[in-house]
Amino acid sequence: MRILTRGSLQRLLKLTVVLGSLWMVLRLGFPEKGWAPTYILRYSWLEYTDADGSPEKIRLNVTHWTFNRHLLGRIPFGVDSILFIYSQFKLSRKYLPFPLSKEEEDFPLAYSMVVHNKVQNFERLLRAIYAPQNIYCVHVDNKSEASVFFAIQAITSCFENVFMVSQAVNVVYAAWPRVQADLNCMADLYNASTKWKYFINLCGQDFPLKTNLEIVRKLRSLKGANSLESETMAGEKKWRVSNVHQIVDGEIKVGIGKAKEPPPFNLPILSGNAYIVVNRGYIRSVLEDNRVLALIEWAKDTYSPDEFLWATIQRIPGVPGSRWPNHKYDMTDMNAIARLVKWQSHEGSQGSLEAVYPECHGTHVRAICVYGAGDLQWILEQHHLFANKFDIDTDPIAVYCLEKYLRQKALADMQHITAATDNCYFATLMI
Ligand SMILES: *C1O[C@H](CO)[C@@H](O)[C@H](O)[C@H]1NC(C)=O
Ligand SMILES: *[C@@H]1O[C@H](CO)[C@@H](O)[C@H](O)[C@H]1NC(C)=O
Ligand SMILES: *[C@@H]1O[C@H](CO)[C@@H](O)[C@H](O)[C@H]1NC(C)=O
Repeated sequence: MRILTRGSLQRLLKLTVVLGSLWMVLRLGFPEKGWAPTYILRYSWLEYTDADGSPEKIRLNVTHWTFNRHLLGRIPFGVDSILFIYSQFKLSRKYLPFPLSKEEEDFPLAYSMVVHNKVQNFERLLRAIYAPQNIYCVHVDNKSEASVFFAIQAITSCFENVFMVSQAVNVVYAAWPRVQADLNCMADLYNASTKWKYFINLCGQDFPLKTNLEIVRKLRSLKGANSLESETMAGEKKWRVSNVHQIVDGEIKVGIGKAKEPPPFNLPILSGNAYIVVNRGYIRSVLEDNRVLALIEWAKDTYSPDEFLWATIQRIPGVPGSRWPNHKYDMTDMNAIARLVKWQSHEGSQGSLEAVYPECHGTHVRAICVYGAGDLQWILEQHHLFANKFDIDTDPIAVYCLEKYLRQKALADMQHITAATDNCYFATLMI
């Protein structure tokens, strides 16, 4: 019996080379100074490259995962091969495998993501905001197509810190269930972990403008305050909260001649939008404060409660991170950091004092700009953490450029931090 064939010798040689390189990497790792060569060896694989894939590829592959997940019960896959498939997904899509800094690890965030279609948009968004120290609750509209539900469930099942909401509702545009979807995620997130510091809610067409580190630093600089639009309600919007509404055949309708009672505790109703950046104490108030619970009951038959409920809670004295109700403390959407949205009616030519922002370079959906690549430079100059709307079907380049830019920035910032401070931290992570 010959033990050493030509083939096995070659394999042995290869193994030696691999082990040798590994040893080099380990030996080179974490020098006192001059981080660059180590960085290139260790982390350049986390950069996005042109080979990573277009939306079409993702669609195929998401289907692929769904398929596997779907058959889980029936096909005798070993647990190991399932785990392998899942970790392959994280690996090939380059989800960050560890916190990029101690600062970020010590400041975990909680995300609520409310989606109903466009799985690729969702996956690109999740990948852009994903960090293992954060937690993510995903609400898929109860009436979404089964394929959307299963694809998203398959993606979430790859991560311990990403989960599907415990109770999904039928979301109706401009009606109460849109708020209920976020409320259900808030309750799940609040219950799932006591560690997170801030809550951020998103929809499938949002995209970050900042890296996780930049988000953490902005939030820390708020010193416990919340940041969301909260302004005096314009007269022409008052009908929304002074008439009883109901959902008929999946659409919200105003009940003729049915006036609403004034709000509980005579709370002043303020105007804002659905997207907020709030601390953990605000979420506790939403779930437990009797004034808020009464307001929630009262708001259930109003029109577009998402556009006043959070803004109103933000001005209730005693709610953590809130602002005094006096209108001098009003905050516009441009001053809050929660969300950048370009409304068509506020666009204008550059230099025009009437205009709030330059014209949209993409297309408009419901009078809101869906960004094109030409919008990127301007939106990156803004202080907001997230912008809306992006759509990789309409303009894949905008998301593509943005995600690549953010990943490069995240890795470069990590390199600087680690070069300056604590190499031991990364040594611990890698072992
Ligand atoms: C999707 O993933 C499968 C399994 O890893 C792979 O074989 C296939 O090439 C991928 N599809 C595309 C289009 O990259
Ligand atoms: C979810 O959808 C199912 C089937 O369409 C329906 O029976 C159920 O009531 C819905 N659940 C909620 C909370 O809307
Ligand atoms: C929180 O989770 C526990 C189990 O971990 C459960 O018993 C409890 O009902 C949950 N509370 C809420 C408000 O969801």
